[in-house]
Amino acid sequence: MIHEKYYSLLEEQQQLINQKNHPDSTFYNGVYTKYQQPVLTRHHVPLHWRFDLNKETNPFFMERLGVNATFNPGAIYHQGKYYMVVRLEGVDRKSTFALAVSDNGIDQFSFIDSPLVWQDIDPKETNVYDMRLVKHEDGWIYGIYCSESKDPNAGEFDTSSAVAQAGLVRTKDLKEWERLPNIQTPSPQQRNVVLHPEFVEGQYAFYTRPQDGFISTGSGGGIAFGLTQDITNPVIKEEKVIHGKKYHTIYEVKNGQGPAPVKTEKGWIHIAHGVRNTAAGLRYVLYTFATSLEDPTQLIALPGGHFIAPYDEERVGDVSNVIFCNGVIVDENNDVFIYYASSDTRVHVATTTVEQLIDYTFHTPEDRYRSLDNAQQRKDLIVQNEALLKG
Ligand code: M1P
Repeated sequence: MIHEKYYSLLEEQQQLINQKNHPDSTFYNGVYTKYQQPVLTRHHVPLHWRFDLNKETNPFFMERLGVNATFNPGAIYHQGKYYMVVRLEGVDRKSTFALAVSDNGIDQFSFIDSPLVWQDIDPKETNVYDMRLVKHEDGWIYGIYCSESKDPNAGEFDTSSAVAQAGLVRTKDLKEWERLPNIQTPSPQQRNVVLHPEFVEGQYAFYTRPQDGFISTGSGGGIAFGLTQDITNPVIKEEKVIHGKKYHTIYEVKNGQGPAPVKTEKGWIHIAHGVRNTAAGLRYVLYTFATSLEDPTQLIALPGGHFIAPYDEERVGDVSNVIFCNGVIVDENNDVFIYYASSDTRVHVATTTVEQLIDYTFHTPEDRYRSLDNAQQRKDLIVQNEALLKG
């Protein structure tokens, strides 16, 4: 017999899921539109994924498998619908992947089926997260994610030392997933590995993020590029850094590729995250850059400063002051849906167009890297505008 509490909670949840999401009129920058509501929170997770509905075995209707957070989704436009593979973190701290879908990309996302599982080829793998979904020109949809294990070289009592590697799966229908071997690179640790959607020099191309440690990137910490011939045995022999960390910028400590880059007539536009340190801990923001269509290792535009940063309530969560993005969709109208998570807790959307993304990336002035030079840059803008205002 189903517990009666289920029905009242279900009604509340349906109201939440059916809510329309409206643009946030308090925010304007001409670059993208923010929305009033997050598109996914832990309250969107189906009740039957969390509760035992049976009144006999669960008389108090307790949450048996609680969910702590829903964040860092990969995203894909598939058969006219907007899909996300969401990082669903249980109260046990394990992240799993869960599929959510919406008809319009800005509201009424609901979780479907059940959390994704595939062949377990790596018994050491303890945690999985941050999938990038990429429709490759070879016809497969690939998912590249962080596969985390306990450091095999750590002593018995060192329980916090971990190794991050890039896990790889593929699918044709977002239902059946084939697990491929982890991607091997020269770097001891890897996170934020992303597949480029097209072949480069006839090979599969990846963005990587070499790092020496699990959190600290050490001598690594830039967005790199590497090639592999065989996707079923993915070995990248060489990683070339295409955009590195830099002193006194928003990517001073480390950076990482977000979703796969968006192809435009002007170049590949990348959404990436940059990290700097503060007295309150690490601050994660998004930025964009462009690479050449002829040679995707060549950086051709780099706007100064952040593209999206924690704003109002987005600042607070499990890991506060973090904006992270590993999912973007461009639909047939060239509308762009940027799915970003705030503070490792919930998912939001920001919308723009390819035209705006190009204008922002190619016409936002670059950081001149020194305060006096940046003051001059602003002064030039003011002088130019004052002349215009005087007529
Ligand atoms: O907590 C912030 C982010 O930290 C990591 O990102 P990076 O590898 O760039 O440091 C990831 O664990 C990411 O999931 C998380 O959002």
